[in-house]
Amino acid sequence: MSPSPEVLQKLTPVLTKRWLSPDAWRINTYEKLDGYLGLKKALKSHPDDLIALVKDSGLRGRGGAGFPTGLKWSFIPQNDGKPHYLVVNADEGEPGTCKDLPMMMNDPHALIEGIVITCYAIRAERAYIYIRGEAVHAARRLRHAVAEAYARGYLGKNILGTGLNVELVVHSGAGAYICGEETALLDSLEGFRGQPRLKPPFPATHGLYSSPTVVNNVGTIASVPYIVLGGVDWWRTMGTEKSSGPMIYSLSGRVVNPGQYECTMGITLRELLELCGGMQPGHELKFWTPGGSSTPLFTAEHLDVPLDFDSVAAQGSMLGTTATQIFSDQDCPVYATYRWIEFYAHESCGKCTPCREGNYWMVRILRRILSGAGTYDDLDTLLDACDNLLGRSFCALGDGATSPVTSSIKYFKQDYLDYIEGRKKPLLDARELVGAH
Ligand code: L3W
Ligand code: SF4
Repeated sequence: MSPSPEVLQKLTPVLTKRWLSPDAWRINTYEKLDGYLGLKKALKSHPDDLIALVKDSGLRGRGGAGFPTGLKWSFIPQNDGKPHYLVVNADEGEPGTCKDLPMMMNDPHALIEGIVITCYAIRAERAYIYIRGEAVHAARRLRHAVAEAYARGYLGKNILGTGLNVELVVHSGAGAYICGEETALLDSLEGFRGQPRLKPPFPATHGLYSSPTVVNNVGTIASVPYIVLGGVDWWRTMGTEKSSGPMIYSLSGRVVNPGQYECTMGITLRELLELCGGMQPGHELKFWTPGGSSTPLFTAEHLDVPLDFDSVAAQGSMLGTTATQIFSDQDCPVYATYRWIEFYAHESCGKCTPCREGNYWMVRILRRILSGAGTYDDLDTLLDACDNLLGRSFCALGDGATSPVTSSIKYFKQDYLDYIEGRKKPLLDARELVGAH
C-alpha cells in the first residue's frame, strides 16, 4: 500500500536532501548544492545574534537528551580569557541508531559548515569531531572533507577573509559506547581512559582541558546552516512548538524498507510504518523502541504517540536518538532484553557499583530465565536491581540499562512467566548457566 498524501507530506528532507546526489560529499558538488552559503550569511551577523537565532529556532539536541541548543551555547562564558572549544559527538553507538554515520558519509561538508558557524557563534577557534572507532570509513571521508575545506578557505586562518580562525581535528575513539557520554568523551579526547566525570560542573563551563566547551551531536550541528539560511519561521513550520524541525528516524527490524526517514517531528509510528512499507509479511507489531535501547519499550498501544520529545516523555519513555527498532510477534521480548543487557554489561565502564554489578547480575538472571531454570523470585530480583540502578548510577548508561528490563516486565510479564512455568521452549542452553548462580 502506498503512503497517503497526508503522510507523504511529513517527509521533510532537509538534512538528507543531498544524500541522493552523487558525490555530494565532494566540495565541488556541495558548493553547487548551496553548500557554505549558510556560513557566508552567518559571518555577516554578530555571534550573539546567531546564538539568539538558534535559541529562537527551538533546535534541541539530536543526541538523545533533547537539550535546547541555543541555551547550551549561551552558557559559554564570554570574555573569560580561556580558550573555548566545540566538540562534535560522533560516537554514535546506541543500539539501533544509524543517522549520524550516513550523514557523515553522504554530506560531511554540512557538518563542517555547521562547525564553523558554531565556532564563530561561541567564539571557539578549535573544534574536534570525536568519531566512533569502528567507523573507519566515515572517519576517512570526514578527513578528506576537512582537507578540502582547508584548501578552499572554509577552515584555518582568516576564513573567507573575515579574520575568523577555526582549526578542526577528526579524532577516532576506540569503540567504547561510554565515550558517547559527553564527559567520558572529553576524558578520552584528553588522552585518559574514557569514564564519566561528575556533573555539575557541566562542559559548558568546565569541558575540554577544563575550558568552556560545547558538546553537540552531529545532527544538531549539521542543522545549523539550514536554520541560518532558511530562518526561524521556516524551521518552525516543521515539527511541534517544543520539538521544532525535521528529525531523522532510523527504522530497523521487521519492516519492509528499513532505513533513515527524515520527517517532521511528531510523526507517529503508524505513519512511519506507512512510509516504510509496513510490517514484513506475516509479522504483527509486538514491541518497539522509540529512541534506542536506553528508552523504555513501546507496544502496539503506542502507534499513535507523536514522536516528539514531550509526547514520548508523557507516555513514560524518551525520544532518545529516534532509533525506532521494530519487533514482531515472532520476536521474544525476554530475549531482546537479555541481548540489550549483555550489551550494557559489556559497555559499563565499571566506575560505579550499581551499574558494574547490577548489569553483570541482570545478565545472569535473564540467562537463567531463558534457559528454563528461572524462578518467580527472579522477576522481583530484576526489578530490585533496576531500583538500585535507576537514579543511583553515575551516568545515563546505568539508568538506560533499566529501561528494557522494567518496560518488558511491565508489558510482557506473561512471556517471562512462560519460560519460568515451562510453557515456552528454553532459548538458551542450560550449559550457558555456568557461573550464573
Ligand atoms: C549547562 C546545565 N549544561 C544539562 C547539558 C549537558 C548535556 C546536555 C544534556 O545524556 C541522553 C541519556 C541517554 N548547564 C545543564 C547543561 N546540560 N544541564 O545538556 O544533558 P543530560 O544530562 O540531560 O543528558 P546526557 O548526559 O547528554 C544523553 C540518551 O541520551 N540516549 C543516548 C544514547 C547514546 C548516544 C550515542 O549513540 N552516542 O547518544 C538514548 O536514549 O540515555 O539519557 O550536554 O551538559 N545546567
Ligand atoms: Fe560507568 Fe555505568 Fe557508572 Fe556510567 S553508570 S559511570 S557506565 S559504571
